[in-house]
Amino acid sequence: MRDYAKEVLEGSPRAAARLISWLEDEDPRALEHMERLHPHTGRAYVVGITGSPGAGKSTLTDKFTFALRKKGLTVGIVAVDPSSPFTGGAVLGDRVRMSRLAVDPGVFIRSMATRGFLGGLAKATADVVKVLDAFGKDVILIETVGVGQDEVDIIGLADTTCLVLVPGLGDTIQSMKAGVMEIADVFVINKADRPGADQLYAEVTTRVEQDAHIRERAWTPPVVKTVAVEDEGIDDLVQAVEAHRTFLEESGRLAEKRRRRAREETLRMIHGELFRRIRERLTANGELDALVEAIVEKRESPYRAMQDVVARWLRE
Ligand SMILES: Nc1nc2c(ncn2[C@@H]2O[C@H](COP(=O)(O)OP(=O)(O)OP(=O)(O)O)[C@@H](O)[C@H]2O)c(=O)[nH]1
Ligand SMILES: [Mg+2]
Repeated sequence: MRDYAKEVLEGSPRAAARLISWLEDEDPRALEHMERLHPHTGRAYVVGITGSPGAGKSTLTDKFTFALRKKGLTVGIVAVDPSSPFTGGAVLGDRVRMSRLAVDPGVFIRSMATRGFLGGLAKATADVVKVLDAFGKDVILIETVGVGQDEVDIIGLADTTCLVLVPGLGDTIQSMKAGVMEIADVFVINKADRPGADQLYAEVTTRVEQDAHIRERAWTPPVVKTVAVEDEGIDDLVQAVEAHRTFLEESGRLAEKRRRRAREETLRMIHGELFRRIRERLTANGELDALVEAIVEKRESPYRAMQDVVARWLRE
């Protein structure tokens, strides 16, 4: 059998691609390789780029990547739910493929379709990030549309989260759901060439200054204006992300953040595996069907059944 973990560590993009495909297919062969990669993870810095559909996330990701490459850093890109048919936003893969990054061996791009991952999309994304980390990429960018619980979990994988807003998309601060402001470490006002950009900039800045939750934190999120298509403001964005990284590192918060993530991940993995095994057994021997019948006929209650199943499983 080929030693994919070793090949990934040696920098083979084909081995990385193969391992990622297994992860996407939830192929159990990935497990032992992931286990061997684990000691080699934790070096990469992870940046999340989120925002409404069509906000310019892919364009920003492309320009951001290029700016990092100019600094000599290697980059991994994970695009989750790359495009919606409604916005005219190109699939990130296509956008980057068209660009100068396409032939750059220092860049590795992967799009993740949001199909029904049993273990959850966030887990699949976390594993892909780990592969790229072990693969040696200095910075990993995760592009995701900012809606839904999956996406919130995905954003939890990032060390620094950039929230992309645009003028004139109804993306005014007033319409923003509670909690959205709090996930941002850096605010990006993209499409600053459009009318209303200054007003949105002012609104966000005021809100950042006044928001009680943000003020409680030691970090005040900077607000950066960009015109991604023109490559304008990208250096400011890079600087803002670097400043946040320095803040996290020097305050010990990065280590704390990663410890919390390891804890959540471990619990989530145990949860997933336990559930998988118990479900497998219950369905294999027809017990689940019998239980359901009994519950429907009120001979049994689901509360009792849950207690029994778990207690029995623990004893065995
Ligand atoms: N005017 C203007 N257009 C921009 C800017 N940045 C991106 N666009 C355009 O906005 C459209 C959407 O850009 P994408 O980068 O695909 O946006 P996205 O957020 O990745 O889109 P989805 O992945 O579909 O959510 C494209 O037509 C871009 O050319 C900008 O700064 N100014
Ligand atoms: Mg996109």
